[in-house]
Order: sequence, then structure tokens, then C-alpha cells
Amino acid sequence: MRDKLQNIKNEALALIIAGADQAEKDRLRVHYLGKKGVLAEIAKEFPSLASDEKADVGELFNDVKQAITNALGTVQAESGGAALPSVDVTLPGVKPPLGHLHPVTKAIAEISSIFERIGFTRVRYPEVDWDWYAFESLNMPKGHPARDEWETFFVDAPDHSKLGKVVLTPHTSNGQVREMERVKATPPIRMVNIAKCYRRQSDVSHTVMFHQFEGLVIDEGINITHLKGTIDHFVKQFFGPQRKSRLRPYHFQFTEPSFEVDVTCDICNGRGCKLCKEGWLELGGAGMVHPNVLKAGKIDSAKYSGFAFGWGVERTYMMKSGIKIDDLRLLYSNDIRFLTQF
Ligand code: FA5
Repeated sequence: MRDKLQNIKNEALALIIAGADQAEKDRLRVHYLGKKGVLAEIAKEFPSLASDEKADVGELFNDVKQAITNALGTVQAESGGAALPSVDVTLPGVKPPLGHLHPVTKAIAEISSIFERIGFTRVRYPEVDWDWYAFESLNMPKGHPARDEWETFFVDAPDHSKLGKVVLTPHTSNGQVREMERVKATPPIRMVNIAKCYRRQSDVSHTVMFHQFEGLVIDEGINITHLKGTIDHFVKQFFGPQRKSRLRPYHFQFTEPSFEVDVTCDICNGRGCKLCKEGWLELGGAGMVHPNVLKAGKIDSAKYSGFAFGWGVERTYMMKSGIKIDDLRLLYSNDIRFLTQF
């Protein structure tokens, strides 16, 4: 509010001094001092101010009003010979508020750099893709009940004769077979695909649009210890050295075996508290790449094996120590009062 008032004062005095004629001066008087003018509008915001701010801002408000009234009066008199109002042009200007990157953008940069430092390459695959890449190549044939989990938006567009319908990607796993095709079926692969995903879900822990980061490593002799080591490295770098991870058995059609990855809760440090399930918070899915997926990517499953994981950027960011976001949807509400906290 203080900055706004200072800016109004500077702007009004500059316009008045610029040598407005009588008609322009009348317009400026109505614009700034009129019943529905700029200052009257600002005055409406007073009731929402904290009581300790009210006196301070009120004083500045009166100063600004007085300065504009005087300037209009003096300039008016000036046509009759009086001096122009003095403005000290050497006074420091009012600094505009400084912005910063969105917390999700910052989290994405941090996640990519953690993986890039251990030899992963950041890749990006389509966020609007064919059914084949999002489901069928991932061992989920048409009509398979496992597809229901992904609550997918289908695009009203012509089908491809081989690749099927067009979807808004419900996960970044669509990048798995695309990456296998990119390396022309010759591993090694060490990719991290970070992209937007879409699902028909909206509540405190789900948004319709969110981001996932997908890791995929394929080479000779890759096993679960490589997966666990990579997860541990990420967890310690992103959350801090005191946080631990664990693999919990789960099922995904495109990995075998499959896991859910949990991280110790930052409040109770794994001991168990009201906020977590027995000391652990769920990070996302992971597992060893299913041979049918390698086959879809034309990779010899007798020679190569791999692991994959896919986690939500927003949820992972929320699990950082000291970050408390009660409703995930706030991240995309564009409310500056919320975003400036990060
Ligand atoms: C998957 O999407 C799998 N593709 C992950 C995977 C990749 C498993 C590779 C194995 C190998 P899931 O549906 O659980 O799994 O989603 C993964 C994560 O995405 C969730 O744990 C959550 O962090 C995030 N997520 C899912 N839906 C939403 C949503 N609507 N809003 C915000 N985050 C979401």
C-alpha cells in the first residue's frame, strides 16, 4: 500500500508538472481526487489493513492527497505567475517488488540437476501423446482394468491406425518406450523425463495438471540395488542427509517387481506421528522394467535389464522439510500472497 501511494504521487506530480492545460488539469483533478478517483479507490482498502498499519498508511495517504491538491493549485496559480511546485528529482525512486521463480519451477531445476550430476540426461517427451506410448507399450492393452488408475483425458482427434487414440499424458512413463526408440534399441539409457501430466482428479492432494519426473536406466546387469542406490542418493540430496527411503511391494503393469517408495517423515524422523503413516510418507512408484516393455522398445531382454521410477514433482516438493502446503491446488491458484512465501 505504501509503495502504491508513493507511485501515485510520483505519477500525478509528473503529469501535472508536464504543463497540462486547464482541461487536462480538470481531468487530473477528477482522476486523482474525484469521488470515484484513484485515491477514493485506495481508501476502500483501508478496512483490510492491520491496525498497526492503519495510522502509518493513513498519514501517507493524507500527504499524497495534499501534495496533489497543492500541485494542481500551484500550477493553476502559475498561469497567473506563481512558481511551479518543487519536486526533488534526486530522491531515490520506489523500488518495484522483486519476483521469483514459481516453487514448482525451482523444484524441477533442483531435481534435474541432482540426476544430471550422476549421469542422467534430462529429456522431454510429448505431453499430448498416443495411447500406445501412454498405455499399450507399457503392458496395458486396450480394455485392461489397470488403465483405470490413470483417469485419463482423451483428445477428440482422429485415431492413429497403429498407435490408437490421442491422450493428455496421465504420467511421464510415455517417455520410456520413446527413449528406447531414440537410442535405436541400443542401451545404455539414463534418462530423466520431467513433464506435465493430466488426470481427472482434483482434491487437496490432487491437481488436474501436475508434473512428474520419470527415471529410466537400462544397461547390462542392472538390478534392484542400482534402483535403491539411486533413490537413496536422490532422497539425501533433495530432502537432506537425515531422511531415509524404503521400497514397499506394489503392482504396476510395466515393472516387475514393482514398489512404492516411501521417505521418512520430517516431523517425527520415522518414529511415527499424527501427520504420517507410521513414520513414512509415500513418494511414488518404481520397479524393474517389465520384459514386455523392453520388447515394445525393441530391446533384447535377455541381454539388458533396467529400472524405472515416476514421482510427482509437487508432492515430492511438499515433503521437503519445512514446507507445509495443506492443499496442493494452492500451487496453481496464482495467489501472490501464497507464492511469495516460497
Ligand atoms: C505412475 O504414474 C507411474 N507411472 C509411476 C511409475 C513409473 C511406476 C515408473 C513404476 C515405474 P502413480 O499413478 O502412482 O504412478 O503416480 C506417481 C506419482 O504421481 C504419485 O505418487 C503422486 O506423487 C503423483 N500424482 C499422481 N496423480 C497426481 C495428481 N492428480 N496430482 C498431483 N500428483 C499426482
